[in-house]
Amino acid sequence: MPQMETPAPAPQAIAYIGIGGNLGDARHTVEQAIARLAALPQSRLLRTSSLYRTAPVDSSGDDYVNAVAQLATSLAPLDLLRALQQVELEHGRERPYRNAPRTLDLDVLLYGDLVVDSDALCVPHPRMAQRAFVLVPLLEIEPAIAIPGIGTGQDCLARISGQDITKL
Ligand code: A4P
Ligand code: MG
Repeated sequence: MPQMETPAPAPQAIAYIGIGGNLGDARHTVEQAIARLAALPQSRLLRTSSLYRTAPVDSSGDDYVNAVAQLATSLAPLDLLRALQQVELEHGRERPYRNAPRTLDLDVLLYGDLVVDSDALCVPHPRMAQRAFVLVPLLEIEPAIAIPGIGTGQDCLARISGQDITKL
């Protein structure tokens, strides 16, 4: 009898995805985006934060709705980013200028303990440690989170002031 080799399972990483939008029905869009994250290939949605209403930071327009999702994924980091960009496009994301109001923004905040800095992908997300709209939902689902190369999420949040954020 020929021996059948069982393929080795693809390595899994825990990734955290930042979700935000401030154009159109942002609350509905964020809820739909969470449903799409649950259906990503080679991935399992583990936890999602509450939704938060947040004042724009370095941006304009209406208040944002933000949330963070925790995924177990065997998608490689760039494949995960491409999958997220596809979901953004499905929600009519346009990029007229930097930090423009947007229907949906999906950012790779963390991917395991990976630290990478390339044009296509920077992880940890370079501005996450300065943003309450990222840290508050992230700490809600993982209070002990550490940001590789930076420090604990709790310490980062303690250094931020004056960013309005309200749980919906
Ligand atoms: N890119 C590199 N690293 C990453 C990563 N870790 N995740 C590249 C996602 N993309 C990454 O992104 C521009 C390029 O960054 C992409 O081509 C990708 O290859 P983008 O989504 O087209 O542009 P963006 O959204 O303007 O950039 P980014 O970095 O997502 O913007 P920020 O700095 O996150 O700011 N205020 C509130 N209250 N809530 C918000 O959600 N969001 C922003 C966006 C500003 N102010 C906000 C909010
Ligand atoms: Mg983005």
